[in-house]
Amino acid sequence: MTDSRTVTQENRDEGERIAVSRRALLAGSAGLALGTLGAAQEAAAQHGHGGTSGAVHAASHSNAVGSLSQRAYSVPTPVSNDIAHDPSAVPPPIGRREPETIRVDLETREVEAKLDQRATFRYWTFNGTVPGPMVRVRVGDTVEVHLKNAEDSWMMHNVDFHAVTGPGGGAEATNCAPGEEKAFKFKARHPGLYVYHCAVPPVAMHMANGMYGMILVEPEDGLPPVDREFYVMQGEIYTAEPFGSEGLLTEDYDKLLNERPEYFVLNGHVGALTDHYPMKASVGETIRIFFGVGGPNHVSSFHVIGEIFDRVYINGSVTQPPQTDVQTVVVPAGGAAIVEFQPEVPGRYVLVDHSLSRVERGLAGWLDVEGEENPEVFSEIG
Ligand SMILES: [Cu+2]
Repeated sequence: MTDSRTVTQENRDEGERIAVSRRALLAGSAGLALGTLGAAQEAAAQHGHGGTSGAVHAASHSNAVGSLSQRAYSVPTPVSNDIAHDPSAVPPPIGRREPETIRVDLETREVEAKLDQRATFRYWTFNGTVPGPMVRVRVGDTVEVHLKNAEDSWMMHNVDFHAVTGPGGGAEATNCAPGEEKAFKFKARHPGLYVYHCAVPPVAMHMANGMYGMILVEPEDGLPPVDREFYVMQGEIYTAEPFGSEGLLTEDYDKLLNERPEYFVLNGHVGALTDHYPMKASVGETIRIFFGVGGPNHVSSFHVIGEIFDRVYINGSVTQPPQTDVQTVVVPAGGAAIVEFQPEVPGRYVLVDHSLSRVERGLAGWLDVEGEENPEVFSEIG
């Protein structure tokens, strides 16, 4: 996770002042507690000494036309913080062991960070990344979730785990104003891959701004071993400015309600899984992708260009045998799937939502596979 930024402090403060006034309006219309607004305005007052220009200095934008695998979402220099979650940062398999109590620490943080090579956005995150950290437990484990809302947050946050049986998935127990910390525990009774997300109203806004992640509840014996595992989540970003705009972009509540995002992303921002964190593997390795949709609104038709899924755990269910030989898997908003495949020839395989207009709005990921050519499987014949 880089922490470098080329945005000046003054510019950032200016952006925060503008954003908070919009946010105060939004939060007011959504009926949030005045206490939250008070904290937000106080935070703005502390930060809001007169800024200069709101311009963000970014490298020039390249809207290269070409094949999907060649399309350049080039990010020569980061424009600010980066919230992209490294897709290879997956907790190790648990496998067979007795149930335990597992502590999960989540901190909700609001950070202005790179949206693409020319724009930034004020993301709301779990632990500073989008998606938030992947949690991995075993069926029968007791999970203790500790949620802290950072001191400098403007909003209330909480967390709803879809793996929970109980009110709000834990949301009611973890409603935290800025600076607060709360906890709850649950027994992970159902194996599978589940989404978690913030559920403070308007929930769609908290999710669109980046507040989602996944928890894998392994079955008693774990999942079959594979060579590589990746963690990928799809999301939408609703900005007032059109796709490709420059500077600090602002969220748009009307577009959110109309389900018309400007950006579709994998792991948080445009280019997160291409230039920033391209996935890497070798020919013959078995690859598993934990794929989820944070949304908040759009279903994904998840597909890897140039591959066929050998096995798909539909809807993230691991208590049924996986489907075999699948081209594209439908993943609902707030849902997940586990896909496995084995690349047989080297090259660049591209993760997409096969609603392919979304590629033009930022959604793509690269899996670069190295190894020996296998002409029997694939070869150009002129
Ligand atoms: Cu939230």
